[in-house]
Amino acid sequence: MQDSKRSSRRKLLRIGVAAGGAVLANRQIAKAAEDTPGQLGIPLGPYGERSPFEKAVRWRRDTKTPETGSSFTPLQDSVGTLTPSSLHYERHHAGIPTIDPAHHQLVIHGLVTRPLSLSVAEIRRLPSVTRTLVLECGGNSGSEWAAKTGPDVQRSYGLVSCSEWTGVPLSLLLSEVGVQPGASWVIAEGADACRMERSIPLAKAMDNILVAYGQNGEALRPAQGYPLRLIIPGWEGNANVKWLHSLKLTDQAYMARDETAKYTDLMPDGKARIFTYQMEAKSVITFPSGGQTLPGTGLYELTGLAWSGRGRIERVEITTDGGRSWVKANIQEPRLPIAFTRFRLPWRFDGRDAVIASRAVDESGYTQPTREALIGARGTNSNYHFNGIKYWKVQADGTVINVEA
Ligand SMILES: Nc1nc2c(c(=O)[nH]1)N[C@H]1C(S)=C(S)[C@@H](COP(=O)(O)O)O[C@H]1N2
Ligand SMILES: [Mo]
Repeated sequence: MQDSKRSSRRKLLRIGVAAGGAVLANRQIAKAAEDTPGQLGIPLGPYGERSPFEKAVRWRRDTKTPETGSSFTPLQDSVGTLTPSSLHYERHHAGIPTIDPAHHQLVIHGLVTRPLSLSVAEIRRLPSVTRTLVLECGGNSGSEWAAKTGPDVQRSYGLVSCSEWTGVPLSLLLSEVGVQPGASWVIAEGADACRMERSIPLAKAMDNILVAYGQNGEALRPAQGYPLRLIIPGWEGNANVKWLHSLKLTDQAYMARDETAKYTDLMPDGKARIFTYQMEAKSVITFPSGGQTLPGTGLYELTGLAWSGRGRIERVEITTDGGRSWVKANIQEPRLPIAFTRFRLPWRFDGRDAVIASRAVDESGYTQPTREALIGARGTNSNYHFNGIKYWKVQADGTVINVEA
């Protein structure tokens, strides 16, 4: 195993040099060294910026009101397994409120013995945990249901990001207030103008939900819910209420807008699936992907991201022949549960059309379905929870397009 890995690495290097990366004569090496800047650089700064040469940005869909809408993570430019906070996707229903944490309170009330109002400072003092977790909008890649495919991976798959979140377990706060018998739901409400609400079953609230204040080593970004939000491992983005200011214990769900009119799936029999919180295993190739162009034939590394709301990714398989044959991709360790898992596979583009896709299997044994199987089970009225296998077509001229295989 080790040996074969080593020899394939040697082969790769040889091919890389042969492909002409940069075989320099001594004279040219001296010149390249001269070209590196010799003058004094710019001064140190208090808060970091990326290189001015880096251009990856979120893409935002036009909406009538600039405060509402979504912006999408540039997955095609991502490396590794984390999303920088500045590129985390955004979904807001009433803009990003500006909240001074000194004046923000979280109230926990309803069917509890000791209702509480906690300041942000009081919450940050409590025992906390840190977890790297994917956050995905239930509507991510929803355009694939109707095959109105977005032109690139950002616009079709970019409502998903992965951050390190830090917060206080919700179970701790609930044990503090004393949940009364008969309570079975927690209604979370945000402090944004729409007062977004979601109903969360008490069992999940007692299991692994965080009241998060931290993201990637610092406070949450305002767009991500500063100063407090819910982080619900493995559940659709919408339930992860931002700008959290109220948790109310009740004996029934609220049937809020975002769990009735939205975030439900109309099934072929005319009934709707409701409270579909769970996000299933999913994967997508980010290179090569729609809108990119391979500069020529030769060796490339296919790469992409896989994740599952149910736990770790067990394996990812890749096809380069439209689904006829599948091979196992290399997986970046460590594999964290419910986190982006980077997969990679060396691949030679020989100048002929190639239809490529990835298929993820998670540790529960769940296998990412084909789009056809998904439509067979759920019909075509759905907007949410699309996790079908995603095909891209690398065309003979190196251009890559979004296709259905
Ligand atoms: N208060 C509040 N919480 C909210 C929303 C919102 O508009 N207001 N949008 C929800 C939706 S639909 C999603 S997908 C996630 C997006 O989180 P993000 O913007 O941090 O990516 O937040 C959810 N929580
Ligand atoms: Mo969402």
